[in-house]
Amino acid sequence: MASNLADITALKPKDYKTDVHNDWCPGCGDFGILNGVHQALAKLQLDPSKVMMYSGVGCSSKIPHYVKTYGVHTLHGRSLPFSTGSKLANDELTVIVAGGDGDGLGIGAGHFVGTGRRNTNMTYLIHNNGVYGLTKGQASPTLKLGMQTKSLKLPNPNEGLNPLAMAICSGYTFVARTYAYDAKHLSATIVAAIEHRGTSFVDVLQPCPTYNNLHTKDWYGEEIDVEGVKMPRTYYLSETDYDGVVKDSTNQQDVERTKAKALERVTISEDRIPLGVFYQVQQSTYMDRVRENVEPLRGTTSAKLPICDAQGNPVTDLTDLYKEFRTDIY
Ligand SMILES: Cc1ncc(C[n+]2csc(CCOP(=O)(O)OP(=O)(O)O)c2C)c(N)n1
Ligand code: SF4
Ligand SMILES: [Mg+2]
Repeated sequence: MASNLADITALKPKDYKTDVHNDWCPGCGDFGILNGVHQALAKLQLDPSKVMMYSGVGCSSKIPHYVKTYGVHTLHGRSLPFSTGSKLANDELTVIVAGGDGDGLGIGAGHFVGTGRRNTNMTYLIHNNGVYGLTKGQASPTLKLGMQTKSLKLPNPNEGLNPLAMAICSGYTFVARTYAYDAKHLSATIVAAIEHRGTSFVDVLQPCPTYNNLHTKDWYGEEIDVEGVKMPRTYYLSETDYDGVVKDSTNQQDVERTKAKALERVTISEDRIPLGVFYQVQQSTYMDRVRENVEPLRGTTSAKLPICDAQGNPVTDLTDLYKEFRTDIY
């Protein structure tokens, strides 16, 4: 692993690949997403020793094993508190979180909302395949009402939730959708998400050929009839007149109007699927706010604070803490 970017002439996508055996099913959309991550890291020439990847549990959550950066395969639904903690400890890291729709929007839904409120500077990719792939294809929270994928005995009795609407309402400051097999759009979206200063959420539509026989690669790729005209199922927001980027984030009216417009845009029901950035705003991050209130962290990051003197004695002054807990009762 490279330790210093100065030693590197130019990193290629293959330099971010590992030799770890990959056991995803042939044709799984996770391969496309993995490729998008490799491409994005190379495009940004990120030093692998300064990148952390986190995941929860699921097929998709195996991704940190296949990316040559630091990585932690955490617990089901718990990748976001881990990644937030690492930014708190060392804000200089580039942090990318990836995992399934079940992981992030089922068991991890509380953390999904809490993460939006903080606006920590990191990127969260959800592999959205409509199923719990690893546990044999149960309906995930994004599978729509009445859909019956091949492992389900009956049609889904629950309404599917909308990850983009959830992200906008929770406070994510970059909200986008892309598709696992649209290599160019996918890697460009991941690059934009990493470059955004704040929490970026990317909903990545991902075919699971083993358990989701409805939303297949062919289904995403086919042309559909729109008022008598054949049109590709997916299309780009950038080719429409929609613009969800807040121009002046100090103007509260601009922020509120753009957010309301974005929420309307992601909830409009249409047969075609728009890809692109639905909402983006520049706002203070969690670490900006922590630094404002925690004096020793101004201008630095916790990982750089000395913890002991030359003799190995701790240097943390606990006097104020002892005073706070001292009682004169006895
Ligand atoms: C606490 C806990 N509950 C349940 C499980 C079982 N489990 C493992 S992965 C998973 C869901 C995976 O689905 P998703 O997050 O959509 O990932 P995919 O496999 O589809 O990529 C579940 C329920 C677990 N590992 N831990
Ligand atoms: S079960 Fe589905 S999501 Fe999991 S590896 Fe196979 S194709 Fe991919
Ligand atoms: Mg899933």
